[in-house]
Amino acid sequence: MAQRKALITGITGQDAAYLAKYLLDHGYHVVGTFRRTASSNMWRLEELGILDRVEMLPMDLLELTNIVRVVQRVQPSEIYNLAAQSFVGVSFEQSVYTSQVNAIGVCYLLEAIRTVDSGIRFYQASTSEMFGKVRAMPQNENTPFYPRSPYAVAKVYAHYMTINYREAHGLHATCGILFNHESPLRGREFVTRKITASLAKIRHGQQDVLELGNLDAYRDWGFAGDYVRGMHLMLQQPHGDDYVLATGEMHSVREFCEKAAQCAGFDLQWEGEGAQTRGRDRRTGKTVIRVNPAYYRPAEVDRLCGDASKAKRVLGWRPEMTFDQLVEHMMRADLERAARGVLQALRF
Ligand code: NDP
Ligand code: GDR
Repeated sequence: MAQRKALITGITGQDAAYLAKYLLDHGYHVVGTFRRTASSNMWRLEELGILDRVEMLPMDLLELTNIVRVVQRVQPSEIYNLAAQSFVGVSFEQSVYTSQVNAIGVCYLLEAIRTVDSGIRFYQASTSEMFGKVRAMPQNENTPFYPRSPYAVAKVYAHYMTINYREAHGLHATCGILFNHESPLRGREFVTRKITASLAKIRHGQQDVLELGNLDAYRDWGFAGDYVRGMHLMLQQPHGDDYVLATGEMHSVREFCEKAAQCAGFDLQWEGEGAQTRGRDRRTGKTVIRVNPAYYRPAEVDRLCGDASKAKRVLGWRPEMTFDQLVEHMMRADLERAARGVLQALRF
């Protein structure tokens, strides 16, 4: 049988690194696309030891002809579109750019696939952020969307465009509606990694205090390694469809801090309320966490919790890592990096 070929957009990102590793381990030839920047940012692939096993091609989601040429040249059996301006907070300040990449970029990709089409299977990275201001708990594939950020609005467009190409043009196109998934390879602007990296640096005397926004947002946090397995399973189905991947458990940012602080050896005690909240280490009396309203969002998503029963039933998918294991895994990795002094560099 010919070797299967997968094309992953956004190869420098967290999910792409885990997915590339997973597909390589399953015998795929993996082509990763990246956008040209002044400096290389392949550290995640290096961390997983797969940098030299992934074929790299430059491709920007804002360049239609570039995308068509790449799809034509690679002729992959599967395309995973993981590229995006993925930071919700920034999308309030860069709404046009976010829309171009996260919405129109996906339309370009779908057009390219339709043009080249040779049975390519397509995965679109949809998100639980599309549920936004939720009224039903937990959320599944039938829960109505109410996006609360330019990021989420653009993702809703891409979601329906993917469904439309499936229905109108018969593409094997699938949307994975994934709830938050984290790892030691998560970007440092996202709250979980911001917490573990900062607490590790504080522990090693490399940072004074950790400043956060809304401590009372609740998220359904899983491990990225579990979720990329689900992406692959989705594209092995006979038809394109939409699936939620989630753990079904919800925790607050505050709880994440408590658990991480415990793993890092702090004895955390909260004081004050709202913008005055502080987390003090009982042992030293020092403030290690404080709220800075600059990190509040203009419109917040308060609570998200997913129902992945369709993925369990149809795909046989289940998350393996628990919340406690995830926090511990991330905290350990960052403590080890801080001990080596490498968290001082922006690279990680
Ligand atoms: P990351 O932010 O780690 O990675 C995003 C990738 O997209 C990076 O490689 C980035 O490149 C690339 N990118 C950004 N803009 C462009 C562009 N114009 N052209 C080409 N590539 C571009 O995200 P994750 O790995 O966490 O997420 C993967 C996908 O899944 C994203 O689409 C995200 O929105 C979605 N998602 C993520 C969830 C999560 O919890 N992680 C949950 C649900 C959905 P560069 O390095 O150059 O910036
Ligand atoms: P999210 O992740 O917006 O859910 O999007 P993020 O980690 O950025 O925020 C989660 C919650 O934590 C609150 N928060 C803070 N967030 C950040 N980044 N920094 C802070 O200092 C801070 N303090 C509190 C936020 O307000 C929010 O409520 C992620 C991304 O990966 C998306 O691309 C993806 O689609 C969704 O997860 C599912």
